[in-house]
Amino acid sequence: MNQYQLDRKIPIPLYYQVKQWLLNEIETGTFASGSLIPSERELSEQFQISRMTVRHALKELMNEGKLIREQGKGTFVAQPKINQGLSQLTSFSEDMKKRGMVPGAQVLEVQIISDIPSIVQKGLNLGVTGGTLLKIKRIRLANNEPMALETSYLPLNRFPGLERKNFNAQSIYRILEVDYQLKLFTASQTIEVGLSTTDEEHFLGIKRKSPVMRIERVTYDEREQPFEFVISVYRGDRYKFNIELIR
Ligand code: 16G
Repeated sequence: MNQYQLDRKIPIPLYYQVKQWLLNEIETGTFASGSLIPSERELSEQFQISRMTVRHALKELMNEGKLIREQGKGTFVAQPKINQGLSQLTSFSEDMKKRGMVPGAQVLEVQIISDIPSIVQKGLNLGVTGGTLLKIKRIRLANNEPMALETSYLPLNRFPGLERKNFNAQSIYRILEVDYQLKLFTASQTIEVGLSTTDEEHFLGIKRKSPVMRIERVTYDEREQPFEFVISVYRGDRYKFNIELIR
């Protein structure tokens, strides 16, 4: 292994130096994502420090999502998070393609509903008459890995026949643009951090009470009419969001 030595003369704690060394090994790809890193014992021998000091460094990197401990298997380098910009109105399919990943969906539910949740009613500005909506619940996949759980609500009077489309194989935005000549214009989004529910853990393949980001989006067409209400639950371990600020 590497000849790196800790510097015991500088006022930087040893655990922190080990942490920085590990981070550097991860960033330069010596420890590639998904790979097993040396054990606590190996690291304490390599650097001639206590296991407690090593544990301190590993624990911080686990809390920061850089490392993952698998019971009985060891400590692994986490997959890098997908950095998603929030200034452009894009679809999941476009976002994944831009990153060279293959977008996909597994449809869990396609249902025509007339009993509309009040939050959806408000978001879509439906008033009392409501009408019928198409509810589509999908697991969103990138290279076949579950990334998000998405529940979309779209007005059927605006998109007649939408219930017959194949949402496993096609992007919803593409269907709306090509088959219904919709012009996507703006969206308003809220993001909230929370812990996963049992349902989300099951479909996303994540551990109990994992951090997730819940995003509500209302999307508008060029006449500023809302045409979709979506609740997306993104994995906190695989996503981070980036916002450009202008002054
Ligand atoms: C994104 C949107 C979602 C939209 C979907 C369409 C967020 C938080 N949500 O996941 O509102 O319905 O893309 O994706 O970005 P599709 O065209 O690939 O089906």
